[in-house]
Amino acid sequence: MNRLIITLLLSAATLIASQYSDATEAAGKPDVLFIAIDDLNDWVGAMGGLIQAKTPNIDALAERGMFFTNAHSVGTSCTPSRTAVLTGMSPFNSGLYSHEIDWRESDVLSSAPTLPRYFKDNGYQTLGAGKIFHAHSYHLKGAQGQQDTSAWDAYFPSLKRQLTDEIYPVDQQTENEARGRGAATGGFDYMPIIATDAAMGDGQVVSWITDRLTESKEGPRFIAAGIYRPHLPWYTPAQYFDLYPVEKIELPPYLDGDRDDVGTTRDMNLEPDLGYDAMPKLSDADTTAVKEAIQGYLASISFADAMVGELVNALDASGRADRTIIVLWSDHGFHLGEKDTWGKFTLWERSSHVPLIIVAPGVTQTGARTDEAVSLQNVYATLADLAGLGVPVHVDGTSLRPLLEDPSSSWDEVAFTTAEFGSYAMQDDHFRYIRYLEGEEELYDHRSDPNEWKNLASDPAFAETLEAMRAKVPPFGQQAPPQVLE
Ligand SMILES: [Ca+2]
Ligand SMILES: [Ca+2]
Repeated sequence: MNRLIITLLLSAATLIASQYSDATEAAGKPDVLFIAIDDLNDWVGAMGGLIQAKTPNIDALAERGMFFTNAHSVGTSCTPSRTAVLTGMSPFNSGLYSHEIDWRESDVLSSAPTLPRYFKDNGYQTLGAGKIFHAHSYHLKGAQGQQDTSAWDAYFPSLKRQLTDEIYPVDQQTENEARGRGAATGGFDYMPIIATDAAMGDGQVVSWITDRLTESKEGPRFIAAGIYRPHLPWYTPAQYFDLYPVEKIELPPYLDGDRDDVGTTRDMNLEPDLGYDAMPKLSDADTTAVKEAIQGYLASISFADAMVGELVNALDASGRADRTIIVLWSDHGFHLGEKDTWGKFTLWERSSHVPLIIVAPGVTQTGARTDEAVSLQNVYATLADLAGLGVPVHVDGTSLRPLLEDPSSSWDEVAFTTAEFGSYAMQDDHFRYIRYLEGEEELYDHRSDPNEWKNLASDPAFAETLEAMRAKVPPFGQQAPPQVLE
């Protein structure tokens, strides 16, 4: 065999080996199933919220891996929360604090790869459905929302439309208008509707994702399912309302005069026109209207839980569960009358405390729990790390891997939640500190006061704690100025 032929053979062998090595490396990467839920607060199984909430599927998923019982969203509404998770950048560095800003118009935010784009750039097939990025763009007023169109190989229903709408029979719409209740546009309304799970917007999203999950495609795959309930309006098939008879609804903890010890200059509730104002206080003699609303929220939670169950069942049927990282999170919480507040946007725990579950084969252990305070800011870094891709330099937040590997280890970072420039909350495993732009402060001891009823900010006994919490905030001059609508 002459030298030329040997050289050619060696070159071919090297080329084949190289291609084989790339394929092996890609094939060795874990899949990711990324489940985002909208407006789900801590009324989930073991999180200690309203204990009557029925979430068997989320509870079962939590049992498979790590359940973070003290996780917090980065923002208290869709845009800042989702933007922080999906771009990996903290509002303190990006300046995106507000619900109205579109991250794609920010030079800082749009210059770095989003989470799905990063996986796509690393050889993943990326598939998404439903609401992942925020579904509206206030500025551009486009139906596509704040989608990263460069990030996906396929999206349902399309890159131009993120499905958040629902079956909404005309006769029920008419009935609603007759009752003076919200229209089908996300207004404050709730009722059982005659529809199958599969006909609901979320049902269509889940159905598309389950088809993708059970396809025998070579990996690795990044699959994202955005579940819209329990976002308003709280319409679900009747079976979910039947789980919660109104007469058996428990009210959340409530203290008359709770807001007497907090500042009055800042009411963070930005949605007074939705119809919340007409709701009775939780201490009123007749709270039937409150219980009916809570029934709607609980029904929507259980519906979302059923959607999660379908996703996990499909993953199990795919035979790829043992090589799939699962992360489930909600973009922020929701008040249902606590502190005389309905909705999101506040800096109290009810607005930021969210479920976070991570199942990582070979890393997490069955039934793992941690009460350490963690932030959804950590999700990007954690997924990049667990997939072995390396954490991009633009990403804020560190990988949660040490906690995933050893649930008993401690976590020294605090979890920040911002509501706007200069107004933020900070949670550790003991206290919650809140500061508003005007300088008003609140401090709560979560071990003795889980409902945040007693503001300790002016209590001399907690002066040192207050000072220690203040010291953890990025100096005012180092907080990025807010992005503004142009
Ligand atoms: Ca939301
Ligand atoms: Ca109080």
